[in-house]
Amino acid sequence: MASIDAVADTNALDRQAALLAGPTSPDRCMANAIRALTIDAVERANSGHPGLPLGMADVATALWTRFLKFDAADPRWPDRDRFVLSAGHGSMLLYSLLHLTGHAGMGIEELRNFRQLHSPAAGHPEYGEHPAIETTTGPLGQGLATAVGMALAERMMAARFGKSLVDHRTWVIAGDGCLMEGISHEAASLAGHLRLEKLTVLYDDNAITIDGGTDLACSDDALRRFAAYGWAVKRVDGHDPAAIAAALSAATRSRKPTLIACRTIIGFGAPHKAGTAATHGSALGAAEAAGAKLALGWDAPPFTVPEDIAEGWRRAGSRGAAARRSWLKRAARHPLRPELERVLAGKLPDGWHAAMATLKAQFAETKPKLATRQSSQKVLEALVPAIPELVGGSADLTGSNLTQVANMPAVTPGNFAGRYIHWGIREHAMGAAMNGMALHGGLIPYSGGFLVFSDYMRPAIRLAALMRLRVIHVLTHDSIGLGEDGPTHQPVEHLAALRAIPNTYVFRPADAMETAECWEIALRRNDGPSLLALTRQATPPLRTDTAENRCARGGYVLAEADGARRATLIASGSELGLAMAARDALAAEGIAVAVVSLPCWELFALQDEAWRSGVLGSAPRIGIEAAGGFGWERWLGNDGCFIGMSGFGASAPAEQLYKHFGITSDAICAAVRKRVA
Ligand SMILES: Cc1ncc(C[n+]2csc(CCOP(=O)(O)OP(=O)(O)O)c2C)c(N)n1
Ligand SMILES: [Mg+2]
Repeated sequence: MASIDAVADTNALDRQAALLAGPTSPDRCMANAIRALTIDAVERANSGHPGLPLGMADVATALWTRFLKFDAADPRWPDRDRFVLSAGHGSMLLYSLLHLTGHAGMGIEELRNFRQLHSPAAGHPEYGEHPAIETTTGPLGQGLATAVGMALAERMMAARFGKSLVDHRTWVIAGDGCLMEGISHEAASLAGHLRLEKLTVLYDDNAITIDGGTDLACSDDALRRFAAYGWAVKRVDGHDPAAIAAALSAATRSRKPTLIACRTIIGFGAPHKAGTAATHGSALGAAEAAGAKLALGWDAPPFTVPEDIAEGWRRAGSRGAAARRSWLKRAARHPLRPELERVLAGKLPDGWHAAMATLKAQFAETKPKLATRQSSQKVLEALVPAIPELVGGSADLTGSNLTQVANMPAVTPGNFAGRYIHWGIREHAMGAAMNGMALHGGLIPYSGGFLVFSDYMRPAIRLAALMRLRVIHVLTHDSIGLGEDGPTHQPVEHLAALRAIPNTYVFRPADAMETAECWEIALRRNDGPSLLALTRQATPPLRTDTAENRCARGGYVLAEADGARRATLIASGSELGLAMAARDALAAEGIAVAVVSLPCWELFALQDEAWRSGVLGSAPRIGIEAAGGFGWERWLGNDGCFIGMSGFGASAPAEQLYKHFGITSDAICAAVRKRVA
């Protein structure tokens, strides 16, 4: 056997020929089942990515037949290992594995319908399409960061519930693309720092991406890079089952996260296209497909697997059955079982609401004039003791986001008993890892960051929305109201951009009471992310009623007009106070206007038409928000008027900025007078 470095220099087709010479080993036969199913499904769909499944089949076979702890009979068993195909384009690898190991719901019909409407075998793996798909992948690199969150959640849950209930590993297959993406740098650095030793990344080191060789754009030494992050690293021949198994076995003993670079040939088996980008993302074509099967010694008809090979795979599918049964027995008599079941079901603890009710009563009585970020901190002071599964963090802005409260020790390297994560300045990895924590189950993660830098984690918010995950992002410094830090830090387009993501609740509460209400909704929500846009500057108390969570309607009349409405002022967050001041000034002139609070567009849009039209009224509408007006026409109609930002902000004290940009109660009054004249 040539050394692995010599292998790297060998022409792919020569190397392939050497690997395919001689009799086919049983391991190779198992792997060839993945290859044949992939070829058939991609040919039939005439679309898809055969290169990765063909290249990584040997590695995946070693993992799934000898190491991955799973039981196909119950893919949601809580103590299973997690498998993440970060290189989601290679989805047929996962679907073939699920099929071969006997998972219900991934039969041959599903594979025949690869990439067709309503098939769980979608173009890229989608969470929710099949219970064994652990996460949605496709945006390269995010799967790896999501897996870091899963591995972190496992450690945190083990610290809480003990090793007898929580003791599993996280395995990732990532490609060149995943490793090139910035998020992999953030996530791997964090995993190394925290010493997530039960995380293993199998890197499909095929040196090919879409445009051609990786040398077009990258000359990193991935192993040295990961070693510098504090990972154990190893390079193996990705077509040598014994070498792969030895590396996987070492990974299970490592005290560090492990990267195994698997030297593979993309499109392994394809007689002419192997080793080239041509196999990456299109069907091989009839001749090349037939040639590949011939080269692999595969002569079964399409979509069939010879019984002896199928039997071997089915055995692999039930390998974990005994481990699952003994876990179930242990769990059944474990004193923490009810609590574990509760948190895994995502059910909030009894009594959490009492803590909120007490706080709201306090807000009603003391009428605090606080920045909404401070109100959020008070909410957390009430919630954190009441909800043990709530875990926080910030991307290095803890003192600004006010996300860490008493009795919330930090997670530190090797010690996962804490409840607070210093994510470092890594917003994208933070967002994706929080998705991983939510997917893992048992924890409700919230973050801290500046609203303006939500752009840096937007792709993870998008996936949280797509996967319907309960993650909460505390995004402070939500407008020009942050003042002196200037336009680089002042969000202008961010509210609109975040509101544009489907299934995402964007909250912009106006005072302490609304902040409490929005937090309450975010916590109850179990089918998507919630974002809280909070101020740096103080806002006046506007609400003292507590009987009903009025933010739950998304928008409501805060103050009806005294008399027939001449205009309706619609505002969110820090501008609601300006609207109330304008209402008073106008009332003194005999102009009766109503003020509507609109803390959450998405919830407001969900209300029935009667509620919405009752709130918005038929009088002229004026929208006020210290942000760009993009999208406001939805509420203001064609003849509405918007008072807000029309470009970037500036560096100055907040009060001056509000005046400079004309977001004042005077400006609101002037707009109303013009309309009612
Ligand atoms: C963030 C992101 N950018 C771009 C793409 C489009 N894309 C899909 S696969 C791919 C190349 C990936 O190369 P590699 O990971 O080496 O996969 P291989 O070709 O080896 O299968 C690209 C650019 C993507 N899916 N995600
Ligand atoms: Mg590649």
